Amino acid sequence: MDAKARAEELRRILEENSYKYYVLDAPDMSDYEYDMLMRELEEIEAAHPELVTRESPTQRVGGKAAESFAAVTHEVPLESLQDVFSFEELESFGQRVSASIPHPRYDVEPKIDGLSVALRYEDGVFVQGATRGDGVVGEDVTENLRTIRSIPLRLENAPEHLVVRGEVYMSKKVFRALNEERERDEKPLFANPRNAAAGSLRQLDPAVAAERQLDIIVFNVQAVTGVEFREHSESIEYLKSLRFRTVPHFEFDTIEGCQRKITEIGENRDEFDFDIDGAVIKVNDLAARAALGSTSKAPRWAVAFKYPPEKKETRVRDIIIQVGRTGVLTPKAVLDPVRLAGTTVTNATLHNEDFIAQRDIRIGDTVLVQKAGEIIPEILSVDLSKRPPEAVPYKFPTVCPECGAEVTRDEGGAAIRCHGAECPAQRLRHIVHFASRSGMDIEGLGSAVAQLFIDSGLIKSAGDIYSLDYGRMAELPGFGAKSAQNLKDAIERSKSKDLADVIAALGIPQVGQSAAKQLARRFGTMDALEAADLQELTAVEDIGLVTAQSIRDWFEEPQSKHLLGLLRDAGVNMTHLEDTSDQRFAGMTFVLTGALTKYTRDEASAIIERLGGRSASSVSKKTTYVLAGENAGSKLTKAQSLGIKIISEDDFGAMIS
Ligand code: 0OX
Repeated sequence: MDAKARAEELRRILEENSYKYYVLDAPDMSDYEYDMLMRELEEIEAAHPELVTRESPTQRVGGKAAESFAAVTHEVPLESLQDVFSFEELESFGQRVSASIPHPRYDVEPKIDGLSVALRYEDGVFVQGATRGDGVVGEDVTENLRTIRSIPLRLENAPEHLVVRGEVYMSKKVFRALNEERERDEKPLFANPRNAAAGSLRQLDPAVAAERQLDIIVFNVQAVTGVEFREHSESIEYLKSLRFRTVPHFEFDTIEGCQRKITEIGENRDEFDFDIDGAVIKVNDLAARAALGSTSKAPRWAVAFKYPPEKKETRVRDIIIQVGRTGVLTPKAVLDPVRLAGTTVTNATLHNEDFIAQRDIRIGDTVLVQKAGEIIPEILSVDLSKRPPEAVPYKFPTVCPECGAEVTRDEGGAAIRCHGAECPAQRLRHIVHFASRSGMDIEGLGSAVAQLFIDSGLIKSAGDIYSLDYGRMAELPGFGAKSAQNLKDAIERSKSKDLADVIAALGIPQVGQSAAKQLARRFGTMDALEAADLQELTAVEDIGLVTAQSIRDWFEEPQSKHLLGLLRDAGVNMTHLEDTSDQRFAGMTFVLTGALTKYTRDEASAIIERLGGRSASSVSKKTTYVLAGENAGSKLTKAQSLGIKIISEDDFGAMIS
């Protein structure tokens, strides 16, 4: 078989398998087999660049990072829905419909809580995708949508022109994993899957969007040539036959039937892998829809039924206090487990002392909890009739529950803070912060590992990280020689981080990554920063008097002096490197691809930028080098086809040494 025919055969097999995996959720090929076939296709395409097509499965994540998104005027507006909040309001809708349509039939669908998009296909090829925007004009997010594996890049037996509307969402599973990762990296968490999906779909770099593993469910044919439907449900079945992932839909000839389904969808909402924010009730007959028409805001033939936020009663088992990195004591209610909006709720935040006092929440109380789209449930009220006689008003601790040191309330604020120099809770969080990506970026030193090291006496504070006993570490449960070596490498690498990262890692109250950068730029060395007075500090952009005072206070603490001593002894870089005169990569553009083992991507990019180069996300004629790690995919193929020089991590190491 010639290369062209084999490439086409491979594409069909890979597409078929993606469809089974991502749309039907019933794969019949192992990941390994899939990867091998993908590699074969990549190799053919590398050897025959003229055979590469934009629809090839190798080309999903190929687009360049954009500066902004172009505006797209929708061919058919993406209408919004009128909300109804009760069965009574739904019945009024039914009566309005019945007034002009004899014997209407309805279609009920779960309302996926994501972002509406329109996908345009020409001759069966996915050519453009846009967000809903205001319904008339949206944003062109084609490159990000191409990374969604359940969106077919080409269709078989397709009409000449097709526009499909669907909802892009992040599955609950992907959302949980993403937030767990962000928690480990001490990044702000997404409040819910919808926010996470929105942030991901509007990423300017498609490579980042691809990592977010978004999904789509389609529910409407906006425009099509050469096909006629009588009913909406027929059009959904048509989309299904084109291999889209379609919305579950159920037909009824009465509003009562719809109500039963709406109740059932609400009760079983946890079984969907997506969040729902209601149910949609639509007139099924398309001619009837045309007769009903639309108001200026929404169609008259459909409504969205909004479920009331779920509230449930449960009991406060306990009130516990967590001590954060900066010493703030945060109270949390431990609850009798209760199912709420699809998850089991076992605790609720109590924010601070005032929140508890205002509501007089006591251990043993029966409380009403609500989860309205957000991850952390809230206590709405206390049922005083169920208060046990022995329940007493909650007394906020006057000493730190972790270290026994005295606590004080912030002047003018609600936060209560521990000032204990030896507080283990603060220490743990400080170590984790120090090692996080926004600090020294020591991969593998998250909260569980740090706790293990503290418990086994290996380290007491962040400064001890650089004198770890690797032999003892390799003997710890869950640690082998390999993970010990990986951590050792990561720790070694962190010694050459820029001064800005070191400052950010120190955990000086009020000093985050951006202030740290300004300080590093202005002072150049840790010694100069340490010697700076208030006036010099406040002269720096973004540094006000409160932050300046906090920096001064921090450097005066004996623990801070001790920590800096340990870091200096270990050989941690204490100078600002960014504006170095060594600009050996000036004018060069690097693209990183595949799994790098010696550097994280952020580190490699930082080194390139420090030496005057640029790091880009996609390969083009302007690329100077492609730094390829293991299992490099389509970017490598493209570089080969453009004749761009490909370098290994070792080559890179030699170039920067
Ligand atoms: C959803 C969803 C949204 C199409 C035109 C007016 C009603 N989020 O799941 N919208 C619609 O339908 C729109 N259906 C849905 N299932």
